[in-house]
Amino acid sequence: MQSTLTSKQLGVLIKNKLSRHYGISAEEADRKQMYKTCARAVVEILSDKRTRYYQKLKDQEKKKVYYLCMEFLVGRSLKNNLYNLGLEKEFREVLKEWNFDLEELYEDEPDAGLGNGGLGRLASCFMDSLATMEYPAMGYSICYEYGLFKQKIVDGWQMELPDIWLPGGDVWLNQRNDLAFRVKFNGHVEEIWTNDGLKTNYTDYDEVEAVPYDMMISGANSEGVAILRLWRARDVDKFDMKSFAKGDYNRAMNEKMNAELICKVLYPSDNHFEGKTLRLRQQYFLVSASIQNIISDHLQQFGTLDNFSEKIAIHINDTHPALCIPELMRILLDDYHYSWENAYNMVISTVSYTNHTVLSEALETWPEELIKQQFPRIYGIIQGMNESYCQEMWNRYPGEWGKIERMAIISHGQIRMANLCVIGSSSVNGVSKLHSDILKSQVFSDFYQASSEKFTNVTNGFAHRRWICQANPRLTRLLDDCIGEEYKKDGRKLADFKRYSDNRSILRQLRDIKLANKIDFSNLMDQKGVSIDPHSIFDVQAKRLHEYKRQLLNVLKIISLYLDLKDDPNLVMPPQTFLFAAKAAPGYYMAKEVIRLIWHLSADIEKDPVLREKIRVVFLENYCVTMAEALMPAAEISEQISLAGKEASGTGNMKMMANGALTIGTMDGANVEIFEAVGNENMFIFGMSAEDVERKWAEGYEASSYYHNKEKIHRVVESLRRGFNGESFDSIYRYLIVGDFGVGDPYMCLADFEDYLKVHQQLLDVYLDQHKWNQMSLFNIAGAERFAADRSIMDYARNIWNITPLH
Ligand code: TH1
Repeated sequence: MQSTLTSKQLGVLIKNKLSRHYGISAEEADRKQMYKTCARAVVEILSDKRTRYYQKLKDQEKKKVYYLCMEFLVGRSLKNNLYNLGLEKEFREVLKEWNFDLEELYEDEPDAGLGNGGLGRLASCFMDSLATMEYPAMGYSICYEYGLFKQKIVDGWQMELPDIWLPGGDVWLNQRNDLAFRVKFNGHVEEIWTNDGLKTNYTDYDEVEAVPYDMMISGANSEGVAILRLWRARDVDKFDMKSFAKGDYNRAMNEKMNAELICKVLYPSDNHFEGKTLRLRQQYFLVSASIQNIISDHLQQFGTLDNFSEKIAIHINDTHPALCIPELMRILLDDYHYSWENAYNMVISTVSYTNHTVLSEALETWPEELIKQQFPRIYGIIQGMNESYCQEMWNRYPGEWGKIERMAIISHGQIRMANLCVIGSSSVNGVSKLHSDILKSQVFSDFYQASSEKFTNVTNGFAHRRWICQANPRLTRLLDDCIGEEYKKDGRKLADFKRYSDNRSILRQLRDIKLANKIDFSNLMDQKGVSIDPHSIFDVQAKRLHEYKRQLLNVLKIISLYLDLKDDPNLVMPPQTFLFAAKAAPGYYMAKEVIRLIWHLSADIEKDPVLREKIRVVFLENYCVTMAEALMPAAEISEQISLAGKEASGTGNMKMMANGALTIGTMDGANVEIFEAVGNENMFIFGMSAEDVERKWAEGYEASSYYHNKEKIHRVVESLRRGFNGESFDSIYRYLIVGDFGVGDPYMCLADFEDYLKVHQQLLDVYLDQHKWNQMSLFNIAGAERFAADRSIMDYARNIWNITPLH
């Protein structure tokens, strides 16, 4: 790709930085110092590039998008930026002169794990596309001091350790004291009548300072640089000298600790609503600082807010930043004195919202009292929006109390954030076709009837340059040779790879690449003391641990194979390694039980020399972006087995197919579109559809009848009670059959079990036909064409944000 610096210039840049920061020469530097120095050099290159880019954007007065998200799962930055800047070769050369290996330096960078899973990783992939395609954009989030916890497994139990990423990660952050804003909490609001009408007076509030830390992300082979602005909370300077003088040091410091608590740690639950006050304060902190920043930038450029919605799009990623709707209202009303109606229209036409889940336990509802106490003025505005919307609906649907109650923002003392988002924005989208249809027909059906024009779909995508070109250089070289390099800029060109589906030499190369990647991965794991046979089939389920994702169904399948082999040790079966990678939310009991089951099943199998030749189970500790980058290229089977209707999209499914894995999965989320892309011949679909699931619940689902009537199921479930490696899993037996926590088997593992086993067997049969398997793999790589994040971003830009790129 492009490069603007020679190795020589680079050498000078690095030497200067070493001398400035450490007072040493290149020969004296150790690896950590060299990593940091290279990162600083890249930051300087990026800053220059950004300055040029932002000047052009400003000159053209282009409309910008601001992407608000509580999570960005960035991963490592050095490699990505060097690749995108086209400077990997130059860095490698310079470093070699001083006996440093660039690949080793990469390993010194901690992951920026400021997200839980798919939601945060999607946001990061989008930043890459926005920069590459030169869309005017900025991301906003929180600079958590601790990202997602580090996972350790001790005797099957998940332990959570703090993720200390800032030493090492902070070189990428540029602190901007000049752009700090104040965020107000608590206090009292009075309404007073003045000559100019009703005014609000806000007193007795607490203040926290929000300081931005900017992370720059280079576009690939383009002039673009995206900024991810991360807010940190800082105590406003009101040191309690009185208490200090009296010797009450604790009291004097208290204020500071409270302020800084806000950005201490990322809440570690994925797809689950955590109704904690601190989380709510984090949300408002993000939103208030960002909106103030957006407004002040806009005023600086245009001197008026009258053209605000023409020049600005604000996107809220799930409901977590929903308070930006009343916050923007507040500023327009109280600080700039727009009328309620004008402010309301400006807000709606600026804001758009993506829904990422239909799980009821993930839907955010905050107690009215809490919102009122934390942000009294925001509460008043939400009340006003609720009243005006309900009035409008009452005029439209007179007498339909039930409907209006369902659509209200406030009901039974709770504030429903999803309703606030739908009402306060001009666009609502789901993240796959199926999911967007479910939003229209179920979750938001009343809203869809009332304002169908708001609803649309944007299927998720992944940064294909990161997940193919950087993660899988062998496959990249093959693609470059076959179809040229255009696909790097235009993902749709991957489809050209289909032309090689009958080319035996290419198919053999595909197989060799997969084997080489598997060997790399098993060597990597070897360093961590985990042994994996690279000649076995790599069957991978890598995602957060959640009941609806059904890691348990996968385990039940493995147990079934295990029992078959115990019955007949001579059974012919290609050797398989079942790889699990998953973090469980710290308080999620059933998820942790499933990890424990995987761990003990694995230990049990390891003890049996006959079994272990054919099936092995490996739990990969501490799954993170960096591990995923090694795992995706090595995966052969991609397990995407959620209960249909529950996984909004999934994105690991796309990354694995793009690296040549074949999917075994249900018709859920984006699997449906993978199916459209590759056809039934190139995928292993099983189980109930989303409609079947609805029907089954309506008929009445009895997990115990499967247990009593189906032999194979009975056998597997019984083995849970007997246990593995000396540990009984009665808890899971009871979860499935007795239903201690409500209904038995709430995610219908048993209903899909037999079909899953059958299709898995078909898959093994196909695996024996190497030629056919490689061909299917090729069709999957080519079919990933439509899942480039660039395509998702173009959909958002055209259909939702109404923005155009610089060039
Ligand atoms: C995930 C969805 O579960 C997944 O299907 C989707 O591919 C991904 O978002 C990106 O669209 C979600 N993650 C979270 C995390 C939280 C709350 C809701 C969701 S939905 C904290």
